[in-house]
Amino acid sequence: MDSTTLNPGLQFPDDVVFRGYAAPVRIEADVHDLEVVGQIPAALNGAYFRNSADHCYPPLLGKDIFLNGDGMVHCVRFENGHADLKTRYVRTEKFRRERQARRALFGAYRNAFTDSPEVAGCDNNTANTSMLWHHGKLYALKESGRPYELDPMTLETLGERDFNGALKSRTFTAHPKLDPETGECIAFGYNTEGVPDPWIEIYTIDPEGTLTRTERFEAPYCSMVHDMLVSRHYIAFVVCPMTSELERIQRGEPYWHWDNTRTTWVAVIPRREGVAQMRWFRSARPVFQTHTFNAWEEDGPHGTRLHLEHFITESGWLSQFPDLHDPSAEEKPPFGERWTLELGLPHDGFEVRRFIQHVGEMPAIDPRYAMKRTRHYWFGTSNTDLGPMLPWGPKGPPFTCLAHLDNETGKLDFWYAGADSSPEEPHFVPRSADAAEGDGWLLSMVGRRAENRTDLVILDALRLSAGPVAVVKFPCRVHEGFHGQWVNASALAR
Ligand code: V55
Ligand code: FE
Repeated sequence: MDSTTLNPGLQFPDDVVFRGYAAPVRIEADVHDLEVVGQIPAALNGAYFRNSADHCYPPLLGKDIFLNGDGMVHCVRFENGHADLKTRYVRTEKFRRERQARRALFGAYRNAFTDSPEVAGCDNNTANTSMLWHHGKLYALKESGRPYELDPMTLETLGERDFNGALKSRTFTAHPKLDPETGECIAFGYNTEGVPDPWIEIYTIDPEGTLTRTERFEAPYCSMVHDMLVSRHYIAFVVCPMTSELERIQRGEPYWHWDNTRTTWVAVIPRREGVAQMRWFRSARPVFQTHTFNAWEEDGPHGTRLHLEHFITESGWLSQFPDLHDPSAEEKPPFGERWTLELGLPHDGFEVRRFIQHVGEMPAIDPRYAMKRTRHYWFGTSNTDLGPMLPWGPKGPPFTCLAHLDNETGKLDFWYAGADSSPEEPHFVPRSADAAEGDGWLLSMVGRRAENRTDLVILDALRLSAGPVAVVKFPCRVHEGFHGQWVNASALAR
């Protein structure tokens, strides 16, 4: 054996996914009693969990997209004004095999044809996108694999879950919806065999954690279905021309391509009757849904009106996945749109209104108001009136601001995080169980890029421009992440 076989070295590539503030962190940390500037509200007792993609090893193929990093969960636990930080990798099958081999064995994002032969047939799920808390259990989710259950106190991985065999699919969305009235979790899976196909499965999980219902329907083509919309009586999916084909994957091409020659479709499914009563609506433009705020119904002159509220862009997510036809196409920013579907009329068009006239992403609402009309909307954004844009990172331009839209007054309010600071997804926590809509706090991880550190910032959700109520300072950086979930101490204790 030569020395390179004995010690092949371990070095991350010098590119935007692995460099500087985006560099893998790889530290599993326990920090007790974080420094706090200001005062953590005494009523804020519980834990904020959020997921991130933090590559454990340099990529097998020499490069990678940041979406393919290993799931690393960050938890800030609040107790009587004190805060502790815990970070742990999810022990996925991928993580365990690579840790054992001391190197990457899996190749490109969702592409088994690029994996090392020794992991043939193994699951490539990174469990890196979001957190679900339901029926007293905590899960790390990624749309290309099944849920991984974690111990909410220790973040120890308890195992991959299939709801006692009821989940047949190999995949489960990272964006299930929780029904605040029924306590149900509505979820879905797509590409359920782990390869591209046009089928989508819808699941209902009851408040005790039993998967009680699975329904399947076929979409017009295979697309990335990252998020979903659920109102009191309807489920909707936006099928966007982010497409996949087995032949392209077999050739080693990216899993997704943006193909704007295809139509964007909306599937509307009544929750009670199911897919037997589903309808398709047709978008006038090929557009991409990034994430959803909410869906709600009202009575109109023609019967039920279904409103779908989400961030929409007119390009694909080109920083991650190429345009199928035009390699020089440029990524366009998402804006908040309300799509209004007249369910009482036979036509398949719908009305589009840009209700957020400001670039944004990572939408949040008060979760107690999910599935009905809401007044308050929060999202990540930039605002060059308040401070300059930050240089692009691996997922586009970092936010410099969080924004609040009061849709009753139409007023937009911003919190600018400061020079070289980048807030991430905002997450709303009500002040109390019966507080008015929007009365509570907005939590966000904030990158302090010059200091190579992270803070967790607590804002008054209806007074963002007043600045933080408290800044919980980490002595280190945690990797930039995706989606989080608050869990009250009373729920954690049960
Ligand atoms: C998204 C994120 C993903 C993914 C597919 O936000 C889509 C969109 C973090 O992983 O795999
Ligand atoms: Fe997402």
